[in-house]
Amino acid sequence: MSECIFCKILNKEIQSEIVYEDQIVCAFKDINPTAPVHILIVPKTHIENLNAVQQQHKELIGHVFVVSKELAKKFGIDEKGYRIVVNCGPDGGQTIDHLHFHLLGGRKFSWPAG
Ligand code: D5M
Repeated sequence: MSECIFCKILNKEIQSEIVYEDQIVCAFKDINPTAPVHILIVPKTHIENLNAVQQQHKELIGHVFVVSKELAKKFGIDEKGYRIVVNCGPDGGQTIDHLHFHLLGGRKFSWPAG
């Protein structure tokens, strides 16, 4: 059985606040939100991070962005704007080794990233 915490969430072995699910992705609220809206969009396929993305994942990645903008609308952050973040590796701030996309909104973000 996988030790990956996100795989456990996807398999419903660990509880989470799921806001959207289909055959390809699952989206749930981040346990440690850094914005009023902070949702993680997680492919159901276990991909370690962006470095492990292959040509065969192109459709999946595109699907993530379609779901992201639909969730942005659902949570009312589409008009004012939002940010999608993918952390990759230690310098990128990745803490869970299962590819995921942070959908953040409900406040103004600064740039460049800290
Ligand atoms: O982001 C990993 C994110 O995963 C971080 O913002 C906390 C979140 N997290 C960790 N465990 C859980 C559970 N159990 N439910 C919901 N969210 C969780 P990273 O980009 O890897 O730093």
